[in-house]
Amino acid sequence: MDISPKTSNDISFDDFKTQILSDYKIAVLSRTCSLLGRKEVLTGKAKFGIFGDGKELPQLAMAKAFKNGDWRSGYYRDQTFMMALGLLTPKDLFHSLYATTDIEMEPMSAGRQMGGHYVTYSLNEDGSWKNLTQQKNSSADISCTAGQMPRLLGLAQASKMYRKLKNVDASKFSDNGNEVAWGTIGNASTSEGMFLETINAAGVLQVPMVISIWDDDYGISVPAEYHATKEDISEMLSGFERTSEKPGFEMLKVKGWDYTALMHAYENASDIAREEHVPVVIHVTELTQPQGHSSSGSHERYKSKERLNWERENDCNKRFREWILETGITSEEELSALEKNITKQVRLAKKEAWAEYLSTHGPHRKKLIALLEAAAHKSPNKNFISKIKNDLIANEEPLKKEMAQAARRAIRYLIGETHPQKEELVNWTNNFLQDTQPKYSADLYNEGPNRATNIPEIKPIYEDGTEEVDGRIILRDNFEKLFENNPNALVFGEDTGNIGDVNQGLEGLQNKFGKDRIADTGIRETTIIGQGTGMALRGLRPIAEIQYLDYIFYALATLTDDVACLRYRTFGKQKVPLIVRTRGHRLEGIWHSGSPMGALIHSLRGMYILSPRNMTQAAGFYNTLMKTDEPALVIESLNGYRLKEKKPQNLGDFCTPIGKVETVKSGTDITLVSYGSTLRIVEQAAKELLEVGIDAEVIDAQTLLPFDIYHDTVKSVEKTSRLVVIDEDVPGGCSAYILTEILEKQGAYQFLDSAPHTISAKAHRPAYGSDGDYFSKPNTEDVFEKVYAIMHESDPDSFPKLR
Ligand SMILES: Cc1ncc(C[n+]2csc(CCOP(=O)(O)OP(=O)(O)O)c2C)c(N)n1
Ligand SMILES: [Mg+2]
Repeated sequence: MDISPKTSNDISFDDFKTQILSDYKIAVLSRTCSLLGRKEVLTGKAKFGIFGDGKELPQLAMAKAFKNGDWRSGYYRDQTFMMALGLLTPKDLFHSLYATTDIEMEPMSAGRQMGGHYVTYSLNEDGSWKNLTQQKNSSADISCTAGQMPRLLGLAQASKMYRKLKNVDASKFSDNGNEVAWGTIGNASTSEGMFLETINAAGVLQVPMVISIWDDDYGISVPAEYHATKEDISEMLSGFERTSEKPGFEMLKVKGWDYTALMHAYENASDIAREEHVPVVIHVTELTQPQGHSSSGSHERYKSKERLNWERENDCNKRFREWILETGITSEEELSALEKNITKQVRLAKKEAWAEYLSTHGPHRKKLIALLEAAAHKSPNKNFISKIKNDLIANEEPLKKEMAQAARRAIRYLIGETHPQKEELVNWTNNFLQDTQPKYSADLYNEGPNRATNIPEIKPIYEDGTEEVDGRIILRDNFEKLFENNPNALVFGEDTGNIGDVNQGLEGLQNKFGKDRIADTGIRETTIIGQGTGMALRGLRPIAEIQYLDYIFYALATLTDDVACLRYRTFGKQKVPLIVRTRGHRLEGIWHSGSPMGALIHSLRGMYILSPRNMTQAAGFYNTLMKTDEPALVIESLNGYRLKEKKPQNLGDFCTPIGKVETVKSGTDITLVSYGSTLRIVEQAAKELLEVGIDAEVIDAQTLLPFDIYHDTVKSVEKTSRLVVIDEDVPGGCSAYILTEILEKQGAYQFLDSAPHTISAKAHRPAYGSDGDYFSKPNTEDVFEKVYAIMHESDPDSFPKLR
């Protein structure tokens, strides 16, 4: 057997031995954590466990090739890799199992993510970027199989961009594009479209990406024959392999228990990707799952005896151990001693982690018991409260939930009583809830000064006699300024580059800024968003274009699972300043007229969703977003590109405020709230209503997430006492959301003299043609008649029945 891999060249046998033993230690440490971790689930201390057992060896090789500035985009099996880089300790692992909410103790997500999801910190305490070239980076994992792939593409593409783009300050992000993005994925997950789409895009883009496929022949209970054509992923992907004539992938295949072969493969892959910017697939075969897939089932149910035996024999740690002994690197005694020590070390880490976990709320328990006792003593309901107290005494390790329940239920028995003991219990409860809730809810959005809603408005400036131009000209000329002012900004999408997008909002800009910054892509919405996600994580300012709003559903999984929750799931330790640009609302036919705003606002909390009524507002939103570091979706009005607008003088500077509504017509009789293309219908209806003596106030919501943070709408309703929300989403969609915001959050119900209403599109998809539009979407007559009917109901003498 070859024991002189490249890794052992130029080093003494002692150094070589030290390296091997240090790797073996990590393999055993990681395995021991997996074994003891699973027990914590079985005894009920943890709710669920998924571990890296059976995949240790290749991860050691990957860790060796991984350099400062590199990025990982992987999945839940990578604990050994994280440990090898010193980014995960056994104690961290146990804290993540217990869901400790203190970020100092559970550094991966402060208890928000289940174990097996890994992250490194990209941000300083003040939210600014750290120097990412001086650390090893892991983008925050998600549980969705293959969901890590689109992001991986962007992480790799960032290196390419940093190597190519001029005038970009890369100091914190890249050393001339020498960073590799390392992906990991399970064999079964390579069946996902996201994997295949990413592979193709990476082959086209030729980016420094190394994808490791951990192949253990199974995806939970389902064996290889169901996953891959020809039952072999390498064979399935062989058409992607590069040739001497055509660029493609470097494909490597290596057995997961073969230490030296793995070391060679990873060093090789790293060099190819790093130097040549060629993507590499490493198909790591013959891996195993010693404990089965996760804590939620045992693999004895679905694997044959032969397979289980084979897995025992070929367990990568076992074979690594055998190899160490065979080659005489060390003795059985030394290995046994090392293993024993590690078991001790992990047991201790587990014990300490549990004690620390308890310490986060233990003192609260003691205090609460004292308060319950004092309150019981004073209350005629003493027995009931004492029961709650005694239950809490019997529960030595209560969850926070159980303490909150005890306190809140005890307070019910004190209704009508007034004494300091009750007051103290109430105060404790209020404080406890107030302190605890943010542990679960903070950091959905940036909570620092750079939050998008804090960027001040700068109004467009117009010269006297300003010419009116097509809306798309304003957008185009504003983008020109935006790309001049922000050398790290780039835009890409289908038909975005050469022709400057399908509505020519980027016309001519590729000539000026080059093919890298104003770029065409293949037709592949998911990885367009992935490109944006990965590049945003590495300090660029990508604008990812989805050609039509209706096609955003292809990318919705990546937006909701990855982009929208990134800040939340990392407890604010990473950020993804991605702008998604698209165009939508009414045009023609089912797939160019959709306005599924309810579906989007409900699945993309964590992003800003902006629906400007014209191109000036849209351009202003892009300018605002470049000043913040939060992800947003901007939906331009498809039918607005050729409408005339006055061209502002301060292109590139004016900023449309986020979270602020605009009153576009004041009135006294009824408040009409709308947004986007529908707003023009509402404005027309308001003009016609004036002719019959109804003076409507028209408000443009503009930003749907968040809606009206200044509560200006309720001020209007206070004046008019009537409210209708109009949009072209399905019934009960975004209009219902806006209505809830106004009635519930802003308290407008108290000022209403008439029932509030929504006007929406029909429940079906919009039919084709002008008549299809008229009978599918709300029209001026619909708005006129609904408003008239409300006025008729309240004052039939002035407004007799219409029809
Ligand atoms: C999109 C999605 N579908 C289904 C699941 C449930 N699930 C979790 S792991 C898994 C099997 C993955 O197998 P493989 O990719 O081979 O990885 P392994 O666990 O074997 O390492 C499945 C189906 C999921 N997490 N995400
Ligand atoms: Mg598998």
